[in-house]
Amino acid sequence: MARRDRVVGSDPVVSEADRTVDTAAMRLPHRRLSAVVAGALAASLLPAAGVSAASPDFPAGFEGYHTYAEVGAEVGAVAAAHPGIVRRFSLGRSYQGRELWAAKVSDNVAVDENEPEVLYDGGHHSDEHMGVEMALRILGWLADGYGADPRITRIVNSREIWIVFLVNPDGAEYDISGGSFRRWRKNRQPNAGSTYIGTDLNRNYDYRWNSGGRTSDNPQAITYAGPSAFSAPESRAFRDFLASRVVNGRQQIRTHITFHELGRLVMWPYGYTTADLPSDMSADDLASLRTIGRAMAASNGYKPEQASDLYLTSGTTRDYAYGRYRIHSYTFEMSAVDYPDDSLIAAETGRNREAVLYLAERAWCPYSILGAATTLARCGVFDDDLEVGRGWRIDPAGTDTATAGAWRQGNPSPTAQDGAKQLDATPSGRYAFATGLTAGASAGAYDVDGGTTSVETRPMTLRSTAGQRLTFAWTFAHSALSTADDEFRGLLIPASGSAATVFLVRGAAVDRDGAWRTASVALDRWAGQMVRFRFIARDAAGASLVEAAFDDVRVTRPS
Ligand code: 0X9
Ligand code: CA
Ligand code: CA
Ligand code: ZN
Ligand code: CA
Repeated sequence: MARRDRVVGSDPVVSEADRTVDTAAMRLPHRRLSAVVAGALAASLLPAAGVSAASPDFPAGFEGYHTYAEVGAEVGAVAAAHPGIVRRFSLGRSYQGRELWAAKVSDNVAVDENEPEVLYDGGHHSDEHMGVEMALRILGWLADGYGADPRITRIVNSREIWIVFLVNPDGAEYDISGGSFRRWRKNRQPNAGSTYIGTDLNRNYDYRWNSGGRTSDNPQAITYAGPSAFSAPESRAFRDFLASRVVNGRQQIRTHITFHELGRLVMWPYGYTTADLPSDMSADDLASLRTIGRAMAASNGYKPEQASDLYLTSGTTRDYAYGRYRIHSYTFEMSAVDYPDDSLIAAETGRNREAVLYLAERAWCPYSILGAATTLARCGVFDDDLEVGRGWRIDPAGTDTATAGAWRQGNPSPTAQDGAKQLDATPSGRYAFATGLTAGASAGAYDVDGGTTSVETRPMTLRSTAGQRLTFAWTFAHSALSTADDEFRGLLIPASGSAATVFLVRGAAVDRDGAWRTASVALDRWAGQMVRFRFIARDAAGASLVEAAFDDVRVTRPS
């Protein structure tokens, strides 16, 4: 097969003479892509005109694949046959107005139950039809297996499973509309000031959008990132769906696979950097992403690797799902051959059955793969490494009086005055809550001044069993001008009953440098209750240098 496409960074080389569209090159593992002959084209030079009104079918030998119409009909039929556990819905509409069909699968499917959630999607790239078949096959396994297969029954009863079948329906219809494949990858959205159509939906998410790698800012390129992040209605709809799964400040979806072709790979984040553990990833996340990814690869025979091991990209679905929400998100590149005919669908989807079910099971707490101690620490009713927003409220009661140094979540800058006061490093990742993140001209510029600053979790319901503890990392620093009126306090506020101080460090007339320590508070007294935690820092009774910070707030599992 001719491989005449080539995308080099953001500078695609386009031969005006060569009108052949060969997006397949972008779907090849790095080694084959590098072997592609230079000087060829990058983009699709197909005319903007004409989506045919008639619904096209797949070319001969591929009729076993589902067209857009067949996807909608199939999902609708499964939902109608299994109304108690399958609900069909749409994420919204594509650029050309097609429904972005999705399904929720769970017991009591009409109710948003408090169950771990898992997401699978296919069809971001419209020339990769196997991913759509994969999504449909997952729906079939769950619907048919419910009540018959104990493992499936358990998963459907204890999880909420979301499946998005065809993220790019306009491209998929276009791909098959010519009687043979057009090799169309992008969506079908026109680009202002250009005759070239389409945005690569797997470059259009806003995490490190358009920041290099095999990502282009040229509308001609098959990897065109779009004029701005989320310029495509399809990626916007996917983003809005993810946002809709934030309940009580917490993303409910814990694990995710986005199905692509080609090359039989299981890939974890990130794609935007070759660093294994960049600052926007925590060590526990890397360890669990890798372990789970390798376990899935052991079951399907794919090759496990970090996404950037294939090549660098930016603005991908997977990087967004992890970077924005800390979802354990994977890209699967299916198939060993380009444009696999329909005789290969059953085996290629079937080999992912174990990985798909396994990832649904792991959704209860992906960190549990790291062993008993991590499970105890990180799989309780609350676990926040403060690396992303999870619904904390600053000054929740409107009672704060501090004139400077209010709590902020982010990357604290180091300050020093007679030793370290605000610490640069945080116990996990790069973010924490600190009293003023910036350093300023002097150590006293952004410390707490003039009163209190407070920040609070969303309410959570503690388990009714004994042995849960509130744990968190903390630091409290002050100058020798401090007094016992300065303090760092932790409050437990039950939904009913009075608040209790569960943590307290007071100032004193000595210089105290910052240092991370761990607090551990028994919660048995409040077992089974709904509670919130509030952290209060105070500079009172005369100005002194006061800095506080905390990180890794958790309620451990009952021991
Ligand atoms: O380039 C892509 O979007 C994905 N490959 S495909 O052939 N299906 O187009 C790869 C995404 C994985 N991420 C990175 N390699 N960084
Ligand atoms: Ca349910
Ligand atoms: Ca739910
Ligand atoms: Zn793809
Ligand atoms: Ca942190």
